[in-house]
Amino acid sequence: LGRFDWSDPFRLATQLSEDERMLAEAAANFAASRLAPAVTDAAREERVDPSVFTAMGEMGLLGVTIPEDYGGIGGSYVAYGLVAREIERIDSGYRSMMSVQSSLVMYPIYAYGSQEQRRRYLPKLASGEFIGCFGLTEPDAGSDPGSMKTLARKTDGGYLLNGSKMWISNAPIADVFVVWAKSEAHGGKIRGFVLDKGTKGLSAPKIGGKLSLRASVTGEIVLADCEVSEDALLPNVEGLKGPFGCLNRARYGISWGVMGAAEACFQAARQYGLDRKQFGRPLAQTQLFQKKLADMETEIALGLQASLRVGRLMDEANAAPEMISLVKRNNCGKALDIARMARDMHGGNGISEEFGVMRHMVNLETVNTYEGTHDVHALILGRAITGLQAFF
Ligand code: TGC
Ligand code: FAD
Repeated sequence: LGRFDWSDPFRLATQLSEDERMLAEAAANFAASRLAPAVTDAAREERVDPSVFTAMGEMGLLGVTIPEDYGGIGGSYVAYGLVAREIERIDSGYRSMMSVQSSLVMYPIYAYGSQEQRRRYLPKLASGEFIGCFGLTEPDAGSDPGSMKTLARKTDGGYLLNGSKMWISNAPIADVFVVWAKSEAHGGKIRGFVLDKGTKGLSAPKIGGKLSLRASVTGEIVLADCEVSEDALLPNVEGLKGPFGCLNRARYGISWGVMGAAEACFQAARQYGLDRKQFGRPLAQTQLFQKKLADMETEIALGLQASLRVGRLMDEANAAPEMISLVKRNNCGKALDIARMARDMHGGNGISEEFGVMRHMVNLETVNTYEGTHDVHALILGRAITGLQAFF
């Protein structure tokens, strides 16, 4: 019988290729040396540092799955997930910055864009010189993006865009905006457009007062008679499957990322329990404390294995969207439970910024909500299980 390692119960590391292991290690070193020292101040002061993008770009962490010809590293989906896990171990906001850039901006330009759009945007997005954002959600269309009101009207040389997007990660600092709108010229079907910062009629005010994901900036996108030329249209996709194709990848990455945040909380709670004595012995020597640690470890180990399985299927181009809903929903919900538990296990110190667990906890409230809420993913699975759709 083998030896048990509490920090890697199912020996995930041995299930990875050499390239995947090396990238994960590089991402972990980067996260610990570049992101961790800044995160407490960044979250407290709601300060977003755009140089995080160029630093990630230098490390090859943006657009991991995009081919080298376009600035990516042509890595596997498992490699992308491992990067998300290491970055979110520090903060969900930093992982958000990375996954929006990679899955929601670089992916659609690569998968649905023209050769000219790929050449123009992808290398600079990969290096972090350009920052991207993805506008799907609207003030009155969140879980139901099919009801969006943003409209593209055909003009002589292009399109006139009108509408507004809400809760858009990176928008206030973005150079490149991937925006989804209903296009009159395409029978009202949803189409994607790539807009540049500075285009007349395009603005992206910051949303203030966020109590979660404070190290990542969120904004609106306002399109007021925003005129773009024909070459702004993403030519190769039509309908909701365009944005959903991107969301499949981002949701999958989130399923790994949140396990990183959960591991950070679990490991902090374990250490706290070993260091802190009450009633003459370490808290970690009490049955209740150990049960909580065992529950946390179990959910993390299972969650990581599930994400690895879905990642391998994605690398074989054989993953179904429902599999992604399953791991996104499960891992977000479990990570949130683990962070809440870790907060409790730290006692009063658990509410202090110094220990980081409450920051993870409030971040995970957002992650459980965005990219399809916990309940919306239950409905996606419910539809697959019963054949009956219960959205409306
Ligand atoms: P429905 O009838 O189910 O589908 C409409 C069309 O879309 C296709 N489709 C998919 N294609 C690929 N992958 C998927 N996962 C797909 N899901 C659906 C479907 O085949 C169909 O195609 P066609 O050709 O037949 O027309 O659509 P519905 O309107 O009934 O949708 C219901 C529901 C709930 C499943 C869906 O709207 C949903 O998932 N809602 C959640 C919305 C969401 O996730 N928004 C995310 C916004 S972006 C974001 O949060 C970024 S945060 C990032 C960060 O900071 O890290
Ligand atoms: P609603 O859809 O109004 O849902 C409210 C509640 O109702 C939820 O509990 C939900 O589960 C429930 N509900 C909804 N429909 C049903 C139903 N049929 N049956 C039962 N219950 C239901 N969007 C982007 O496009 N790009 C981004 O970059 C982006 N970044 C984000 C960053 C942050 C910090 C946040 C908070 C959000 C971000 N979003 C982004 C938006 C996010 O995807 C939406 O908030 C999410 O999809 C939920 O939509 P909503 O907020 O409108 O909630």
